[in-house]
Amino acid sequence: MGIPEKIKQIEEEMARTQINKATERHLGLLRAKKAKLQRELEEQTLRATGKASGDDGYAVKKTGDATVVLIGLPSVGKSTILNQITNAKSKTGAYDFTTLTVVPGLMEYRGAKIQILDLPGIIAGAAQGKGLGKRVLSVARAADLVLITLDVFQPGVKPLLFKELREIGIRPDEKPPNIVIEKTSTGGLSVICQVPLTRMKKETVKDILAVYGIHNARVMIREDINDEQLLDVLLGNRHYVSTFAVLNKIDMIDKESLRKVRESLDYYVLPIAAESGINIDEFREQLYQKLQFIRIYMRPKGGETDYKEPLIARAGYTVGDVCDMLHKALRSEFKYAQVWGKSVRFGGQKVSLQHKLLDEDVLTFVTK
Ligand SMILES: Nc1nc2c(ncn2[C@@H]2O[C@H](COP(=O)(O)OP(=O)(O)OP(=O)(O)O)[C@@H](O)[C@H]2O)c(=O)[nH]1
Ligand SMILES: [Mg+2]
Repeated sequence: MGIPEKIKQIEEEMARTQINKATERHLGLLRAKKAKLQRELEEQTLRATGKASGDDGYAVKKTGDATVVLIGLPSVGKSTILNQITNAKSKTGAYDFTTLTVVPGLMEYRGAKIQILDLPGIIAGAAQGKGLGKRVLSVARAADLVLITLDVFQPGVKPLLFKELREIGIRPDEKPPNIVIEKTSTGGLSVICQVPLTRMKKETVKDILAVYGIHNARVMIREDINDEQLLDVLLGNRHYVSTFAVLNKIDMIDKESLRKVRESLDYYVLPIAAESGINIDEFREQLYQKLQFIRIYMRPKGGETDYKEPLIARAGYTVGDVCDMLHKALRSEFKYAQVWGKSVRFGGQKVSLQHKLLDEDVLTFVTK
């Protein structure tokens, strides 16, 4: 039996199984098996088609300080937005699928260079290959932020877009689950939960680990996870990314209708009209804020601080991350760093690679 048939068999069994307390454990196991098979299938297709090489017009080199990817239904105005906020000229048109490849643009704002990627529209079923499908969605893996682009006349499709993104392994607006799995050579499975698990059973954790061939390990669960989150950790290759939603073409409706549309949504949207430029300055500002840039001023050892051209990093970056941004070899030559600014108690404090930096810190590297 091939992998697709095996998946089908499991799906049929899942459909037959009633959901209740007694079958919970069995269903968890089935989901784990299905996820594992799906992963195998994906790897198989990648090998067969060579798509992993990505030389099909969908491979884009990341440049700048952050990458934003435009995701939305066809004709919502993605290309118009790109053209409005960057130097790019992406074709626009009053028909679906005007854009057929990835079109990059660069937005410079407050000293940060933000790469924006325009894409073909996504339709329901894209993750299964509908429309231009999977490869388009995959580009969002390169994103530091996904820009969910909505049309005033179809404002409620954010959940649909999220569903498509999730199906190809992207986890919009989620954090990596707080689970640590330390494999051991003997001793069986010990599962330690630091918080009570309300969404799955401890036994299911063990069942699922066994499906993945893990029989000896120490597992530390630090948050109330569900089985999907455990699978995410086991499967790896998940991309956790935050999103920002804009509601485009607000010039087409009056104020009162706009108010009603926004009220009907249970998520925040920034209203804009890309074509005529309504609210575009605010849009740039919010995009910049959402990317959580921090500015790091470099000071050579014994020299003057360069306040003119800060290094643009992101919130949560450590001294080690900044090493990687500057030079591949810097990490191995690193002795210690000195920091002046909000992240330290006193100016010139010695810090290690793990030290987290804050906006406007001054940083000096001392190498071996
Ligand atoms: N009224 C109005 N029309 C807009 C606005 N933004 C874009 N449009 C129009 O909407 C149509 C689609 O715009 P595009 O930018 O091509 O949309 P897209 O999302 O890139 O479409 P695909 O590439 O086909 O997925 C075009 O006719 C645009 O002129 C806007 O703010 N207001
Ligand atoms: Mg387009």
